[in-house]
Amino acid sequence: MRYAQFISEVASANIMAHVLETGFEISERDNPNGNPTVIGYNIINGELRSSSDGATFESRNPAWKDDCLGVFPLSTKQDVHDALESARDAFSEWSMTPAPSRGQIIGNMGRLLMEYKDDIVRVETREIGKTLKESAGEVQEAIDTCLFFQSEGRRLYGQTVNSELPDKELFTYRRPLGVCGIINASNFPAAVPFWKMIPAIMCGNTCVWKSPQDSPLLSFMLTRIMHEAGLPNGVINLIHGKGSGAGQFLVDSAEEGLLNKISFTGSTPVGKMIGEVCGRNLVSCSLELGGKNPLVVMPSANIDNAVEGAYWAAFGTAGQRCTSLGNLIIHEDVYDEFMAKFMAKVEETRIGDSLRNEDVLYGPMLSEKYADDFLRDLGMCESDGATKLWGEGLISNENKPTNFLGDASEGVYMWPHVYADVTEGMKCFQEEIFGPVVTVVKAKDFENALHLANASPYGLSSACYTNDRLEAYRFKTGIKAGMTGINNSTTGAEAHLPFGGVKDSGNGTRESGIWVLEAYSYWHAVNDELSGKLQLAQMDVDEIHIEEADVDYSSLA
Ligand code: UN1
Repeated sequence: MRYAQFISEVASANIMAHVLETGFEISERDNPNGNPTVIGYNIINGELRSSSDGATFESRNPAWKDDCLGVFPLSTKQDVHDALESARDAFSEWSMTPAPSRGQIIGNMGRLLMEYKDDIVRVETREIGKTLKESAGEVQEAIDTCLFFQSEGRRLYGQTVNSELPDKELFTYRRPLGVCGIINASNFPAAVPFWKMIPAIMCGNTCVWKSPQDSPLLSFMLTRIMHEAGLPNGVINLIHGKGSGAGQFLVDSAEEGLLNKISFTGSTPVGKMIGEVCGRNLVSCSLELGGKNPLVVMPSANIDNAVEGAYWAAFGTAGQRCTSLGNLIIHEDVYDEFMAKFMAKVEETRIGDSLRNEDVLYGPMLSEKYADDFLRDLGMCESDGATKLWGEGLISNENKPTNFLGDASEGVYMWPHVYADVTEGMKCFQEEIFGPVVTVVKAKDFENALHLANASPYGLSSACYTNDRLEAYRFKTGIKAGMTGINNSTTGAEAHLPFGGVKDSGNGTRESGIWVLEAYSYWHAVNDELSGKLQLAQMDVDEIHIEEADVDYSSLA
């Protein structure tokens, strides 16, 4: 069976249990919607492997909890070590493969993703509940990353540098770091691991990818596609499991000298822990962490446009982006007008399973765990005494907004939430709440708005709606954030722009575009002495003297 046909069946069809030549197995289990359940594996050195102790976990559709997408290995420390060994073994050949050939394989990955896009998109929506439109945007981001880095294989430039000594040449080369541990969250389960692994392998590194616990089927499919594209065995090794299990074992291996890099996207507390482990072992690490992204609305803004941007940034993806809107900061002169229009949209929000309903803004939470954490963190808004304008927690059939579509008991859906009268001192102003909620703050003037935009510990994304050019300039120069939208929402990174944050949002590393290359390579400086003798830099350099000239410059003044 062709791989494309397999993916298509996983995405939609009702198929019998059988082992496919691609290595996928479908279990006998009956799902309520007739979708198949895959028996999934780790992929180590190109081989499909169960966990060493046989333990498994399930991936369930958060829009339809009875729909089980697959059963996957709960990886042990031994499995993680096997994957690291495979990556270590593959390193020397892969790093010696000419960069344009590595780029060619990466280009093939992009082309295969294009070919299978519709089916991958449906699996992503089935596995984490994103709308089809958003899943398609995300898979496109992974494709864009492949196409960008295909051609980087024909650059990956170093420099020629002039020497201060004659008959001597200086050069710089990008060298790979070695084995990279990749850990990402399930909210961007295709784009974010590709942001990491594609530049990593472009630079000649090999990877162990700890797949997110809530999107193992998608990770399994993507890894198979990478191999189908011509990736040699062992260059990318996939291990499934929990953050506290396989993820922690991968981090621990930095203590044991088994890896050379960790790239992590996730929460700030976990990022700080990883940064500590890497720091004390001098292991390179990239950290893309939380955000409490501010969006400022000034009186000169096009208010309708600002409402659209804020509404999307707050509730698109059910607020589960690290770039989602956190603090909505509105100038007092337009507060009432803005809020009236904003709340009208919030109250009309269409929510439901995108596989079964058209035009929903958002679907379920990524999983039950994300739902539980969201409800716990919403408690901050209540205990801070913020004024609740909208939102009733978990959607049920007895407690649902007007435009909720479907049977609420099937999945884990949340109301959109709006809390007003939020002030800088409140915990709900300071801390990220991952889900559909926005905290609204009133600003007296531009200086106050900019101050508030900078007042949380985070600095990932930010936005300002204004038609005053000086204000836009002051926002750009005064905000402390890795990314800023002017008259745009807080989301919307593109595959060739640097992505990342400052303050508690990361350690300053960047993903995407040419900038990410710094995170997966080190600079190697080489000097080539052609003179046949020892010439000492600084010491054997000819002295050049200033000639005394008998000119009276003052006579020209
Ligand atoms: C994330 O939430 O970790 O700009 C990534 C955006 C997306 C990427 C988000 N392109 O919102």
